[in-house]
Amino acid sequence: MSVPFKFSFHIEGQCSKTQARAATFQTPHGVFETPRFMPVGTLANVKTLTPDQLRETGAQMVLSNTYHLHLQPGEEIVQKAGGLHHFMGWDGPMLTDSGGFQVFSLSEMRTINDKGVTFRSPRDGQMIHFSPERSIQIQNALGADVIMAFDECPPYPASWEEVKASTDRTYRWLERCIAAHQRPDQALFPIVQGGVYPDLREDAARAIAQFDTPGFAIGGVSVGEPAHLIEKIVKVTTPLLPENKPRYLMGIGTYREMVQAIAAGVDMFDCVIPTRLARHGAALVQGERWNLKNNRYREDFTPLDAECPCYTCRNFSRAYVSHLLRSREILAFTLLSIHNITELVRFTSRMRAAILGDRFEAEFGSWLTE
Ligand code: PRF
Ligand code: ZN
Repeated sequence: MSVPFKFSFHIEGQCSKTQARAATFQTPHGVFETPRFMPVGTLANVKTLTPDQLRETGAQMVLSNTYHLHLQPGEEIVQKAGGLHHFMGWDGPMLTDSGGFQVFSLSEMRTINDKGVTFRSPRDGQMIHFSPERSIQIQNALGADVIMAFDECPPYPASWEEVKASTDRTYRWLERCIAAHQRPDQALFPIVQGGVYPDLREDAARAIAQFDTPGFAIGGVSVGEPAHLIEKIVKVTTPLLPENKPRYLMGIGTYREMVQAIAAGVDMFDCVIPTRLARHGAALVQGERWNLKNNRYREDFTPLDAECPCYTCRNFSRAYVSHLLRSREILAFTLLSIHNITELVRFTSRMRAAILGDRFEAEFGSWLTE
């Protein structure tokens, strides 16, 4: 047998004024430089992009979903294909989410108890059961580099008592996930829940930090709570997570939220924003959202962003993208997704460079005050 893979996280630079850090996370499919945005490839593809196009955006780690892949095509088929990397033709780092969060946001007729969650398949109406063990089995079969603990994300608003009960359950589930996890070449990340209650967040973070896992995540944010609470939760949680392990803030990906989280010591992010906005005809340009269907772009022959190095900005004009959108051409979604993902990856890698040069506060501090 070969030597088992060892996940390692090296901090290469730290901001002297905030908790921001720049690091490298070694995975079996290569290095992930943090902080960095991760695009979402729910069904083993980032919508409308080929892996080559995706690589050119600068993305290093891609996220996929246990819930969706279990429903279609099923983990057996992915496993037969040689795992997720082979199946989708992406040889870089990958992460799968555990499924519980998607059951709660996407499926009807679900029930939850200590055993797990039961829900009706939107495909064929069959009842499906996910438990912590089942989620880990599926994720072991899919074979991503990073897999997530099976957690319960309470809705917002929810009472302290309700959130306490679900945070305790998430902890019990974590113990079962760790016991079920079979593959040392996959890093299992526990998830801190606790809603908007600082005391529950602190207790959960302290409890979870006891486990010697290769990284940690913060879940349960961006579920409808006011924006200022996201920053508050991240600020109380991150200092309690081990400093020498990556910290992943789940489902976050706006400019301001990422800057605030990086300042608090978060390293990883994912969000559907860049691809979803693309399918709505919107471009992320230097901190703003532009609707390319707007008449003002009809005869605008400049690139989306003259400073952007992406394939779209190097080759096409706003007028062309606007034309494709009006004509409902699928190429519009590809070109906008390439640009939007490049933009968010570049925004986070600019922060990484600033942290390494100890210029983070000077260059990005304005996002922290307004
Ligand atoms: N848990 C899991 N996945 C998630 C979340 C969570 O709380 C969130 C919350 N923003 C996004 N994705 N497992
Ligand atoms: Zn671009």
